[in-house]
Amino acid sequence: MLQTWRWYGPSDPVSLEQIKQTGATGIVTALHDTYEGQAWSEESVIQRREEIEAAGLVWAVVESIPVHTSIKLATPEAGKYIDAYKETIRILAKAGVKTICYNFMPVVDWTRTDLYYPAPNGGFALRFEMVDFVAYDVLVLKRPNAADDYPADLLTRAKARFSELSAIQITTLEQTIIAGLPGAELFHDRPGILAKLADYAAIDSVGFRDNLIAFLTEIIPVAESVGVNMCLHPDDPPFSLFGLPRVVSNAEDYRAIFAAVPSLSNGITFCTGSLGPLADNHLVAMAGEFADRVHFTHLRNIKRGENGSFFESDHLAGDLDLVGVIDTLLKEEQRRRQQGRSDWQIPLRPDHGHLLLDDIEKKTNPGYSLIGRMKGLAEIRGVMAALESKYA
Ligand code: DNO
Repeated sequence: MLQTWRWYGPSDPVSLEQIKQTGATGIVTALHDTYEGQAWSEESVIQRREEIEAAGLVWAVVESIPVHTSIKLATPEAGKYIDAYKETIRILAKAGVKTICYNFMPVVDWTRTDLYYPAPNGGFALRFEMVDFVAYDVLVLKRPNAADDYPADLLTRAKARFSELSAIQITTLEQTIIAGLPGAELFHDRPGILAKLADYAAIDSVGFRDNLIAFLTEIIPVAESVGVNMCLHPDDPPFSLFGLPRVVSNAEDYRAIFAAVPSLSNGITFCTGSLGPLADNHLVAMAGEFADRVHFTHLRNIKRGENGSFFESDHLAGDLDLVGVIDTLLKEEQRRRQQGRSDWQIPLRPDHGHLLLDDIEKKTNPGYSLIGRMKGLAEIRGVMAALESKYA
């Protein structure tokens, strides 16, 4: 598998030169300033690619091209933004960047409640604690009818938790949940998120999936025609937040999406940590079932708690069978090689890492510190080295 590394562009505290030292050879990045649904300019794409190549690396994957809200809601202006999306796909293909990750999460992207959870070995991990999330949703944000979405015992615990929180802790919790983690495409304040949630009031999972499929029906033929693989990132975490529909959370969701738009360009970002909080997501089986559509993988582990809670554990120490997933993907690569494909490699990136050692005092993007990710990559590399001879 191609070892890649997420880089947020020139403002990332981790430089391309440092990434080179981790042993990763591919870069995963986007034009992170272009959020509003406009097409990316060819000039900026080429400039970014050249910057990466000058450091002796390749731009292997785009993560992500944001999907404009009008597309998610299928409003009358969606067509304009779908055209811009298609244009970006063509521009990237022309520049030789042919693997594109994106997601279809409404209002909030990846979501955590704690960015400094003390990890078992020292250092800090990212965490999602459902009790804290419910406390925020019901008692801080006061989303209309939010309490109806949760069982009584969870509400009781959330109330108890809320009564313990200081004003500063509430502000931190709010910023952690709604202000946008790195790579997330939408940033909110309290009135802003309430307004956005209201925009989705009339749409349920069926309607939301229809909008995703309508989008794919438009863009996948374009991607296929220029040799691009689109990789749909799962919901993180893989269940509804704020009462919103989420439709990319489990094997059944992906089956429906692939049945509607069967082209193999309609692929997956196989993100173990995002799918992992649902114990029913059997990752090795899913990697096997969708192997020919896995065009990109995010490898990380989690330790599950109650009610969907989890924290991000060491890469090889959580509830997820990462060795089994890697084994399955190496087998898929062998199958692609046997077909004589030159594009047989699946790019992987160590997805998040603990905040460790010298990084604790440095400015880092949550989850995207240098040392923790390098540790994760090194562990993954060890697993690959141990398994590769099976598929030589
Ligand atoms: C979190 C990431 C997400 C992901 C996007 C994909 O670390 O996996 O931000 O990049 O949701 O579109």
